[in-house]
Amino acid sequence: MDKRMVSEVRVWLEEAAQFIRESLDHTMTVVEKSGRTDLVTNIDEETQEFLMNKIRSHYPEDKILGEEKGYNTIDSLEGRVWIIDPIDGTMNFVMEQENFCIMLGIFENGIGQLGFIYDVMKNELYWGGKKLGVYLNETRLTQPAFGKLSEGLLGLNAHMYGENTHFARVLGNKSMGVRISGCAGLEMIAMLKGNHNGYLSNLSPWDYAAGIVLLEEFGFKYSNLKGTPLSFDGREYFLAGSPETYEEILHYVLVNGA
Ligand code: 2AM
Ligand code: CA
Ligand code: CA
Ligand code: CA
Repeated sequence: MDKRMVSEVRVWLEEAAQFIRESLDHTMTVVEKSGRTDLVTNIDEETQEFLMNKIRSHYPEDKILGEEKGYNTIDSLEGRVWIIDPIDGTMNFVMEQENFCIMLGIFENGIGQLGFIYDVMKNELYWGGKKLGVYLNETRLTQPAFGKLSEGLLGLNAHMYGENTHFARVLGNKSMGVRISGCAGLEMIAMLKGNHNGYLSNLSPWDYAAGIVLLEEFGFKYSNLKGTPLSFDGREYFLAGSPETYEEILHYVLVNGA
């Protein structure tokens, strides 16, 4: 994969992150999408617009899938597709002014090439891709030691934990402890660092695109909760983890039913 593309994207992300940080000093517009707990701000939309304009001017042939403003569906994954989550963890952005990420995944004919997860308030960019390795800013990361479900922390979706959807609470209790960050990107980062063994949630393509490119590079396993490949088409249950943790959770869910 193109080193020049990595450098370009890193510059765009720096600029986008700077814009988001500066926006915290001003009033923002917050609107409910599907309900009270599903928010979007003008900063989500403007950040996506900024990144889309960069992609369009540098790579006019490419396709773009993004969470906001009617860019949230795509005909097919043929060709090169950029998948954008301009602010992952919008609730944290609004309520905490931290613990949110910019995420960008680049796929070619459905195969992940590059992934970028930018923890904006920490100035930490996790990036990497196929045969490139995984980096935190300039530093190459080493693959974490893998453990079983019972040996580490499990990242969960709050609603799934509360409702015990797909045995999320039972599975959480088998782990060393449950963590709920409200930000899919931070959950991906926690696995890449070796802090968490797995993550179980309900996600859309822009929530997992960047993360799975990086997880794949380190040998983590991921799929939907049927154990089949992610669709990149709408929201679905998402499971990722160290090979042992992934297999244990998937087996438990498949054997015990929904
Ligand atoms: P978002 O902030 O980009 O919407 C926490 O619930 C995680 O799930 C976040 O990464 C959030 O991403 C994602 N998520 C996806 N769909 C959501 C929804 N309808 N409501 C809340 N969070 C959602
Ligand atoms: Ca959202
Ligand atoms: Ca998201
Ligand atoms: Ca988002």
